[in-house]
Amino acid sequence: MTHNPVLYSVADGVATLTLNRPEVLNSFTRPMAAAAQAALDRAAADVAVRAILLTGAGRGFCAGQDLAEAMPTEGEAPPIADIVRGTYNPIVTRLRDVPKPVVAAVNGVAAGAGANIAFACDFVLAAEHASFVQAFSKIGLVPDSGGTWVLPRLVGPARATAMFLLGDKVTAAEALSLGLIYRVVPGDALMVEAQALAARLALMPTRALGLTKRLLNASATNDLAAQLELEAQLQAEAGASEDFREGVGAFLEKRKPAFVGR
Ligand code: T3D
Repeated sequence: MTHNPVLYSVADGVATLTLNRPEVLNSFTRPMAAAAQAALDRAAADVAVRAILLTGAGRGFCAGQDLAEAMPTEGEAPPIADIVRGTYNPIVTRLRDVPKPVVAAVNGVAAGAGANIAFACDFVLAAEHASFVQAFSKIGLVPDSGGTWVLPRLVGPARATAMFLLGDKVTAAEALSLGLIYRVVPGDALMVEAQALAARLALMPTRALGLTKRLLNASATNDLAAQLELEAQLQAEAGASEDFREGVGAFLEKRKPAFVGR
């Protein structure tokens, strides 16, 4: 039987991607990265998928790079830039660019690139026992996977600097209080809560949610004038959608809307 490093299933409009190398806390090898990228492409292309749920098998969410794969060999530096460009950058770009909401269900430790992949998702739900570690400095690397872009924006430069330079473990409760994540739930409720959130999002006007992601992505670098103009443009796109007609119609007819995602 071939071991599948990323499990993929669809139910209720939600594609669930499960990182599946539990014996090494779902750390990334290149085959696993390729499988994750392919799974994200599949979810993006499937019109029946209107939300994505990312989680890990076993007791960890993801421990970042598989360090056995990245180990320097005698006299030869590992192709680290290629790994970062080929593994993590395409995953983070896909998570931010997919015009569908992405929920991370962080079921245990998220370390290195594993933490920053979680932070690239639209919602992070963490189990009470989960933790986040910017493990890079512990092994002589710099943060990657967009961590240096997203963390200062989420928690401010002082806390981001401490997390990166010290590499201390941040508990789920601390991450919540810092504004790094959306919610903390008891471990045994994590998947039920995460699936419920993803299923709820999958019934919403997908087109508008995707356009909202685009606005949020752009807001990090746009000035106010540019952002106001982009809002006008994307509002025109949302206003031309089937779901806008349905939303307004349902409101006026005092009934629940039935959005189709177009
Ligand atoms: O190519 C490049 O390097 C550039 C790309 C960089 C991106 C990155 O993500 S760099 C950061 C890489 N990740 C780390 O440095 C984290 C390493 N892991 C840990 O520090 C700890 O495992 C954790 C804090 C995440 C969890 O600790 P704990 O005590 O809960 O678990 P453990 O016992 O350390 O790990 C369980 C097993 O998973 C263990 O194997 P064993 O002893 O049972 O056979 C451990 O070796 C393995 N494991 C954990 N993380 C990795 C790993 N194996 C390979 N690579 C890992 N990253």
